[in-house]
Amino acid sequence: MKPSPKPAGISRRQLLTGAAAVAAAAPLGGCDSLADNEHIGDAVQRIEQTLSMRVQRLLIGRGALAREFEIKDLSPQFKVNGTDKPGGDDYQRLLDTGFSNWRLVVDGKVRNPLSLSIADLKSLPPRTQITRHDCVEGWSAIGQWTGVPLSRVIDLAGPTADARYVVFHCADQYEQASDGNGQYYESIDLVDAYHPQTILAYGMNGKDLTVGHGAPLRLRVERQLGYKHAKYVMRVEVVDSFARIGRGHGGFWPDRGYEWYAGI
Ligand SMILES: Nc1nc2c(c(=O)[nH]1)N[C@H]1C(S)=C(S)[C@@H](COP(=O)(O)O)O[C@H]1N2
Ligand SMILES: [Mo]
Repeated sequence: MKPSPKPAGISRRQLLTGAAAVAAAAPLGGCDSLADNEHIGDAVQRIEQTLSMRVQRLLIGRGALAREFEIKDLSPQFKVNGTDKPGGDDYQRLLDTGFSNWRLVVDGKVRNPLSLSIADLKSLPPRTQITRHDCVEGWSAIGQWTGVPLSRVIDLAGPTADARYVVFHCADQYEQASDGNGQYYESIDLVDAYHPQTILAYGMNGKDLTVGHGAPLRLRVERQLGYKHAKYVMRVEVVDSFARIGRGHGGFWPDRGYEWYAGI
């Protein structure tokens, strides 16, 4: 997380005035007034710290946009990482038919479950963004992504009041784990799900996604590290908890010791 300036608007002075007014209204009891003032000072500092942390998170923390670049900045090579093609006949069949039979399932804590074709997704207002992808393995690349804002898809499905996270179930098994939990998946909370740069991308650098980069659909969640950007997304499940999915940590790599929240 980048260091952020102090939020304007709520000054320490205003907080002090507020706290002093509360203190004045409260019975002083037998307390020595100097000690009491020190106590108030500490409390004000605590309130101030908590408040400014919350305000920063709200205004310039999670909601801030990732930097966007220009066409001239596109990386000549964009590495394919992790799975480069899901194994198994199911994916091969989808690929052979140009993904015409592929459907994105949107279900879970929603009032109106959806089954969307690529044409359905392409009929929704698109967003294109040029961003830098940062992988924990130490490489970065700038690419242009086109897709549907995830917020739009979630809103079409109508999340219920207990919705908390969005889980992306992928077509690939990254490893043949003996406990059967080798399926790639990821999850984000609703703050990131509604972030304007969080998109379900079907295009990269002006063309349909290649198999290596996650065809036919992959997540872009630009304020987080590469492993959060699930490729080969088959199902978007809205949940109240991810404790019972995979090994319970919210993603393939989080299940293997990486942070669930991989903010950059
Ligand atoms: N389904 C799936 N999604 C995935 C992965 C994967 O192996 N399978 N690898 C992740 C990692 S670690 C990175 S850095 C990016 C790589 O995306 P790219 O191949 O388009 O560069 O995809 C992420 N999403
Ligand atoms: Mo990565």
